[in-house]
Amino acid sequence: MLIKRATDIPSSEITSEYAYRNRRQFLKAAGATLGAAGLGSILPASAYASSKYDTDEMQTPLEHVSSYNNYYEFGTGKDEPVVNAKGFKLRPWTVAVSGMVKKPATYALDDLLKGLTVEDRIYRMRCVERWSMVIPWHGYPMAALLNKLEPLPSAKFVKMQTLYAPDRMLEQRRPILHWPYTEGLRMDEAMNELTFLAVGVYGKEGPAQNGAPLRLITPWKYGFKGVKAIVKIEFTDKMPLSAWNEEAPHEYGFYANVNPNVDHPRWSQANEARLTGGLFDQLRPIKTRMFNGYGAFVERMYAGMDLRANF
Ligand SMILES: Nc1nc2c(c(=O)[nH]1)N[C@H]1C(S)=C(S)[C@@H](COP(=O)(O)O)O[C@H]1N2
Ligand SMILES: [Mo]
Repeated sequence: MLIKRATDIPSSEITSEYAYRNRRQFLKAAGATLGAAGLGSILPASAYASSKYDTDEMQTPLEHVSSYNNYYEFGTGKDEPVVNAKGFKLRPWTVAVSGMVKKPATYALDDLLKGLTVEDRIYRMRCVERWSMVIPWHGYPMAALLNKLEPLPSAKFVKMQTLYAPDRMLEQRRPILHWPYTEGLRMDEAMNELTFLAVGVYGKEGPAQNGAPLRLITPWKYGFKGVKAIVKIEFTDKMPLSAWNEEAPHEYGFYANVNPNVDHPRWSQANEARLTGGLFDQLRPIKTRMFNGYGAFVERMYAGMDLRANF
């Protein structure tokens, strides 16, 4: 995100020419014309429970969600991961759990997630570069996993890392970032009810370019916190050094909370371009909301903190 296209989004990358209404709006319309009996055959396989976490805003179509990505291991261009992550194997997959935790072990991913209930959450996502999307994530609340692993009271942070495998992730052969990509959360942030571990989008696992088979989602933070292809979860009492923080500490902080009042050193964060797949997305900037509109869930965690210093 340092390197290119930091300030604008070329229209050539807005691939889809239609707007996709979110499923509830779609259901309403379909229900009105077809009746309930006809729905099964035309709707996607998974049913999205509408929860108190969902946004009603227009969803970004799958075609677009899966072809406009930030994933430097597979290329720095937004259109590269869809090509370069093709064929990336999601199994076998292991996750090493270590540090200040009662059940440290190297788990097969399916064992790690066993016993947890899969959910779909329609979240607003805001990238630090000012584009945003609305994405139905498929996965698990992070708190459910943490309760299973039982962090010790001494654990203050959780650090998560992407796979390091230059033979499978071509750009890891070049020193673009300090590989492996690393991110972290304070323990209370990790336990927050919004914090989610996605295994996929639109009701099923994958695709790889969106971070499958396991990826972090914190919708009140800028997108770079959402570390993809997680193979390591470590509980620690020290604030982890994250990939972007290490790369450019004046530009990317540990907290990375969406905040329209604190500019990035090179651009304002007051507005965003919501990518819905429509042709004119970038011509209609919308106002960015504090904590990306999730203040009711998260603001108490930052009470009394100077969010200008802790950006
Ligand atoms: N391993 C890894 N994770 C990553 C990135 C990356 O380059 N490598 N990019 C981050 C950034 S900056 C964003 S905005 C989101 C984009 O997620 P998406 O492609 O699902 O929209 O992934 C985040 N997770
Ligand atoms: Mo991003």
